[in-house]
Amino acid sequence: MKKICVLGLGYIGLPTASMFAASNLDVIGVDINQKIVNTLNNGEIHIEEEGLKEIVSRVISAEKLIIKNSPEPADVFIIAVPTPILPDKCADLRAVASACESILPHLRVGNLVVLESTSPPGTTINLVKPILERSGLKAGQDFLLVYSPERVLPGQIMRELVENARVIGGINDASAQAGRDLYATFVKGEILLTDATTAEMVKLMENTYRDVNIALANEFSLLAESIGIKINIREAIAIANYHPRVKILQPGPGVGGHCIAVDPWFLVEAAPDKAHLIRQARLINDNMPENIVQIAASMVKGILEPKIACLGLTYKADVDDVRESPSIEMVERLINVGYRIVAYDPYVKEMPLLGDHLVLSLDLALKDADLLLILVDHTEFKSLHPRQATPMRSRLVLDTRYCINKNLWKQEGFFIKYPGVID
Ligand code: SAJ
Repeated sequence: MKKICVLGLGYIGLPTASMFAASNLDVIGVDINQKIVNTLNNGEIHIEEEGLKEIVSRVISAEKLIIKNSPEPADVFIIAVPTPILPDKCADLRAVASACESILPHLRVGNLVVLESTSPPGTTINLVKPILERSGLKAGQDFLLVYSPERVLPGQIMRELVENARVIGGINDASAQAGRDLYATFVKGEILLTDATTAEMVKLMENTYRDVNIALANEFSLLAESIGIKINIREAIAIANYHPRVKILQPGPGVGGHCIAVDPWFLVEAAPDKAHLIRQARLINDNMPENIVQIAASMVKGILEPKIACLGLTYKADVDDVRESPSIEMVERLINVGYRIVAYDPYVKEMPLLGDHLVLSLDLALKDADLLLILVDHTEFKSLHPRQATPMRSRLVLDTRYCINKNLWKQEGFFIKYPGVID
């Protein structure tokens, strides 16, 4: 029976480790953050993800998953550490390099090493392989090496880990085949074999495709605002999508999360002189918070010391993840303009950055507010009834996610603005 050591117990490493453990393999889950190790060993979990807590507590109590702060000898090492971007928009691969170094003393003939972290093209063969070969073992012969990106959607990780097609990029055929055998343990989707750099490219292209598509939708929305005559960009997109070969995504207040807002930069970094469209899409999406702030400002113009209630801080609906969240950027920008700002999110209980601006109940947020600014379409906000908003001082709503029922709110005397929709 195989023993697997998973390095990095974040949004991907922990679900992956627990999937292997639930498939009856012996798994060592490693994280250098002692707080995470302690939390998991105390039967708690540091990530909100549907279905994850149950499986983690089951495999930990069955001792199929053992949590530690450093690796130990195993048959398979899976690296699932973060690869953020630096302020200059280049990939920060220090966590990948140090995870590889921590494996070095334990690497044995016959081992399989898998890199799962999203990485710039060439990382597996140019960074991971040379570090691991410092062991004196040869990649592809003495040990096998693959790149296999996770492609799961936060909020649906446990289902998508099993059902999605899985890409396995080997540095040679033997590596790819070993990778396939490993993931076949729990993956029910198709397993696609390729080389390591192609697999790195696949992952980056998927998220870049989505970023560019969202940028196009956002640009359509900005065009509609600028045209300024009766037009409904949401409806236009919905109707255009009836065309059998058109699938435009939705405009919104910007793109957040640690994937789509980050990964396209890895392609820009790889070929700055060629990646014009990709860079431009990033800039368009990054500028959306400022566009929303301007619409909000125009709505509260003329109101004395306006109070704006911002609903939602996470990067998307029904998750607790605030990484790269455009909502936080909007709240900060509005605070800097000098408005009275309160922010509420059912998934965010503390955020020192926002100080007293963060409130812990919807009622507190709504009290005396002049503008209700919906930044995230959490289920709690979608089902909000206008009568709950009667403690507001002025009846203005800017819904950046098109998630509340306009007619219902209008009946209660509210003015509703959706970006890109001109009545
Ligand atoms: N967004 C829009 N308009 C849309 C769709 C999304 O503005 O029509 C915004 C969201 O509000 C959010 C951001 O984009 O701020 C990203 O959300 P998302 O749900 O599109 O994607 P992520 O970042 O949660 O997960 C993506 C997924 N990639 C693709 O769908 C191609 C997921 O499959 C990847 O595994 C994940 O990135 C990752 O880890 O790379």
